[in-house]
Amino acid sequence: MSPAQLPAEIEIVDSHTGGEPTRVVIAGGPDLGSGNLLLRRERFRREFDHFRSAVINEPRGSDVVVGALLLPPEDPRCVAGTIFFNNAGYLGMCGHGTIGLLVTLLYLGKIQPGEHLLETPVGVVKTLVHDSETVTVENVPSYRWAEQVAVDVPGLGKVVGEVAWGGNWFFLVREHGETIALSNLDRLLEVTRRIKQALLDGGIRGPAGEELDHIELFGPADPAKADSRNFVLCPGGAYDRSPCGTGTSAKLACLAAAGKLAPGQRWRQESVIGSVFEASYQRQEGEKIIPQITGRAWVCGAGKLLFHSRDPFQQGIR
Ligand code: PYC
Repeated sequence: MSPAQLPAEIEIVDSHTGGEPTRVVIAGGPDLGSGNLLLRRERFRREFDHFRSAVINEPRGSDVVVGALLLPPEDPRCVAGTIFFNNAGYLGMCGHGTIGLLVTLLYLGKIQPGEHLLETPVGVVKTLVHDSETVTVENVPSYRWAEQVAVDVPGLGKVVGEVAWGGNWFFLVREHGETIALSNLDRLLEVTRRIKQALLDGGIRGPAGEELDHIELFGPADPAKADSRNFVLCPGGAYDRSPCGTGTSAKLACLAAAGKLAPGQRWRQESVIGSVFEASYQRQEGEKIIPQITGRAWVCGAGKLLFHSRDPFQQGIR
């Protein structure tokens, strides 16, 4: 495939992790060369963004799908490399996507249950595949960057949150007065989109100027089922149906920094649709932690995407 062209067809496997879809491209993806995944991600962005759009956007995909391009790893210890992408662009890490990808590799017979390393643009993650649906991800080092960050949100007033890295950047809010429930979905989307915009307008960013492109609200859960329930707004405006692996990592980093969760102590994070990740962490250096996230994924589709050259929406609806 040369830049700006699409192949006639590609092979994909679809799965969902706690309700959140992952589409793994297993054959027919762009040739990004070899080497460092950050550089390969830049090449993907620069030369093959139409491929991202064709795979993720309607009519073949939807706003909620996260893609994973399967690639040869640079680090020979890794079973694979991958670049995660969505309707807005490219992710650093993706927790639910990693669980979906490992379950997909098992489904394809490429791996057996056990430990496997996966290379991502933000580092190597260790995974433990328990069985055909359950995977533990040892995520990249995560940390809270700032606490008590106040932002003036039009229509909402002052909102206070924490800024944390869990493989992506998050603004985490505990006090918001909203009910974290599917019946309140429209309002949750409205509130989190407003917060995201207010952070941008106020110039509130990560330490190197990164956009805080994931907004996470927390509320109470049924204690028999989980310790907390969340709602996560993803960069492209969709909400995460899963409890969000990188969002749960960011939450653990905040709990650890506040002395509210001890290393090794269990944290069960429930999503707005009721799926649960079980998590814990180990300390790294300083305030950095290594989160462990366990979730379940199911392969729910396998086949080809076809890109007809006369199709006016061959590259997806942008
Ligand atoms: O599970 O880390 C995650 C994730 C990020 C965006 C959607 N899911």
